[in-house]
Amino acid sequence: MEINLEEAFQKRIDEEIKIEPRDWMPEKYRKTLLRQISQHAHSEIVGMLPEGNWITRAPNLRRKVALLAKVQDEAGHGLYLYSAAETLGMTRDEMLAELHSGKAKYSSIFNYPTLTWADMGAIGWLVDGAAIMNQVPLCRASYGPYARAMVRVCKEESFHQRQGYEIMLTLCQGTPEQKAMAQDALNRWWWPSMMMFGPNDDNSPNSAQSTKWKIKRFSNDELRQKFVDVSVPQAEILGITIPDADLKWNEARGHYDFGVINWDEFNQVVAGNGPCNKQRLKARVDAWENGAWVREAAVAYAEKREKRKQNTENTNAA
Ligand code: FAQ
Repeated sequence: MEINLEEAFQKRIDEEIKIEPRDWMPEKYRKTLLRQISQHAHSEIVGMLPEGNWITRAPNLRRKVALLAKVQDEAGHGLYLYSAAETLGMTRDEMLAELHSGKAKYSSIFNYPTLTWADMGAIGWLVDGAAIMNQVPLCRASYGPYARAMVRVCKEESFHQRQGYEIMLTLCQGTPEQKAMAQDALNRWWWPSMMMFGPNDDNSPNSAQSTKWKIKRFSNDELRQKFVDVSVPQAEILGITIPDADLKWNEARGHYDFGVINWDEFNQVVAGNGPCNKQRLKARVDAWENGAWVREAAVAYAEKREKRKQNTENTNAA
């Protein structure tokens, strides 16, 4: 019986029919999605922190408004994604408890510091650029609620990417000091952005199954290569240099070759030992604890309304 259900499930996926929350699904499919979507949601809300740091220091009103809108969008992405994950049977409080205890992962990229205003440019250009590369295929993920959430997320990410690239362009057309700031930000954000796509394909334990289930449409290495291929001409327009001595066009492959990623650094950051892991987690835990009164007040208000509604119903019935 179980085998038939699994076969029918795989057939639906092969026919590109979306899986919806009430449909039968293998337990491992549910767990894989819950893992990926909740990690993605956590990445969005932790990802607000490095940029939130610069809202009060944006160089002018237009930049401030755009950055504020971007950071608010990230909160919204977290909400869509937590909602999609909740359809798989875990509450938002449970997911957040896993984040706060350090049990749940979130993207390695958000454990690096934002040292100058140029970092807002580099994050928009590279981090959102990498995020789009990875997330556009997720709009076709086999699980309906995830795929639908990703459509809106991707639209907003493309505004984020342009917001960042425009900051880089302005800096690169400015004074030598401003251009040097842009180069310094590229130097610090390039390799962490390359790591966002995850381990190489031969070291990616979840890829085979996620590809079969059409959660993943491209491999980690395929997406990383696409990211390099689009970023190189963008850096050329800016007139700054990607910090990779091995980066060069390979005519035969029709792609850029690039250097080896420092996987020790990646593993350290994922294990909680990156430059800002502790600071990021503390900020999230503090926000949760300081917001306790809001949650309590909302519950008390809902209870009061419910009681009033019941009293009115009782009076009307009498
Ligand atoms: N950081 O077998 P795979 C954003 C883990 S959103 C930390 O290849 P999978 C928007 C992975 O979880 C950025 N951990 O895994 C924004 C797994 O561990 P597990 C987030 C990582 O799932 C912009 C293990 O390594 N995006 O940026 C990372 O098939 C600006 C083995 O890896 C998403 O979450 C990493 N970089 O492929 C916000 C997109 N990479 O769970 C604010 C959705 C891998 O078994 C500002 N997620 N690991 O213990 C995905 O597409 C996939 O989960 C991958 C990893 C591609 C990230």
